[in-house]
Amino acid sequence: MLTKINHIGIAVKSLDDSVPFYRDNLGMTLSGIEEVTEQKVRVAMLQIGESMIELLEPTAEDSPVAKFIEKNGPGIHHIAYEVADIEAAIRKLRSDGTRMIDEQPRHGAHGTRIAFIHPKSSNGVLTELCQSGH
Ligand code: CMX
Repeated sequence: MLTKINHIGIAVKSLDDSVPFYRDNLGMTLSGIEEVTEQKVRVAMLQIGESMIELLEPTAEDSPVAKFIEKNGPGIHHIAYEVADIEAAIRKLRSDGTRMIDEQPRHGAHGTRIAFIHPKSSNGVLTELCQSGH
């Protein structure tokens, strides 16, 4: 069902302050910055081999990422696994009793369709299913 780790999401206070470390010090390739209005975040995608690091900057005080930073400080926010068929993956997880935050896919960054598993069902780790748009 899962084909690879698509990305690891890291909550940051500011993309401007955080991107240079990943791009310049670690040498990752910045593949784009985009706002996901629906989720009140601005995201920077950095390519590393087949996977990505996704930096998440809140764009509003009531953004889920702002709430996360307020509670925990900046740090690892979620892990995203790639799936070929997100509807089938959601169906399978639900039939196994997994608690989903999203029972229908929604729009993620870079044309993806995503769905979150509730951290209570995944050992406290916010887990995202991610179907690439191309
Ligand atoms: N890691 C672990 N636990 C988390 C968490 C995280 N990142 N975010 C929230 N939780 C916990 C909360 O602490 C809370 O726990 P308790 O019930 O014990 O208090 C529980 O999960 C529910 O959290 P909530 O914020 O009250 O619930 P919501 O339904 O409002 O939101 C969530 C849940 C996780 C979907 C939301 O907080 C969130 O982070 N949304 C995703 C934002 C995001 O990353 N968007 C970018 C995606 C772009 C892409 O990848 O393409």
